[in-house]
Amino acid sequence: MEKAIELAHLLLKGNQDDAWVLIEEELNLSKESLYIYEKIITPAMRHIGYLWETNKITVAEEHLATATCDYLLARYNWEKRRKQQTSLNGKKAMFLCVESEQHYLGLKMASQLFNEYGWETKYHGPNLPLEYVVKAAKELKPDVVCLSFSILYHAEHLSPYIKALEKLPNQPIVIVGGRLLEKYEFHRYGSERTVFHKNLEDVKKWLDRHQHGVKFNVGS
Ligand code: B12
Repeated sequence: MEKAIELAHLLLKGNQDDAWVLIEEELNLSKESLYIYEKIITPAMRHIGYLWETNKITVAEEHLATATCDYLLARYNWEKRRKQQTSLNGKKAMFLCVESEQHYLGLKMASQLFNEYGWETKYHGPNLPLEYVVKAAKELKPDVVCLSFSILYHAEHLSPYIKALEKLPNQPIVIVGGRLLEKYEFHRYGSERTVFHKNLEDVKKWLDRHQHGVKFNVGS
């Protein structure tokens, strides 16, 4: 947690270079992405949430921290791909936040993990209305579509998104993630094919199991 707090303060100052040095030090210690995302960057952002909630920082500082974190994630992915040179596995995945949802950093981490496993990823970021999702999915024909939401009342979008996506001709697997999945049960919004992940550890386990394709057994 110490590193996460240290990172939170660098993010709040918008200090891209020192924030990167902190992450690079972890990389040089051979820490894997799951550790860097789950144990350093995510708790840093959650600490910023706590500081915001308790009026210890301004909205401007929170936004600066978010923008700096976004930079850090992009740089981390670039660095990782440069070092690893993973070959593509022929699988495709789309990543998007449901309509009105602005919290996208966790989704971005998930997309980067897929990337490390050799998936071709299309990362659409926040707030993508269903009609555009369907259009893009019809064109791309992804094996997987990942949805993210963080605000409880955005859960109402899950059912229509999942239904529309699962009935597309190529029948993609829908994976749902976001901070509320650790606290609540959302299975009722999906079908028996829908996958709900509480965190990136779940994602990594799923990716390990589906290295060689996404032929699916119900409940897997
Ligand atoms: C940064 C931030 C913002 C930024 C978001 C910018 C961005 N680009 O993401 C901005 C300023 C836009 C924002 C806005 C708002 N926010 Co805000 N925000 C946060 C903050 C501080 C950090 C979010 C974050 O990045 N966390 C780190 C990421 C990595 O964690 P994560 O999203 O949980 O992701 C993890 C997992 O869930 C998983 N995951 C996530 N998505 C996916 C997807 C898939 C497919 C998979 C497999 C996994 C996965 O992977 C990650 C690692 O495990 C949180 C505090 C917190 N506790 O999270 C509040 C927080 C989420 N926000 C909150 C609120 C209230 C709001 C606003 C309503 C404020 C307002 N009045 O305007 C708006 C709503 C905007 C909207 N319509 O969505 C509240 C929500 C409380 C509640 N009861 O619902 C929080 C908890 C702050 C608080 N403590 O009160 N926010």
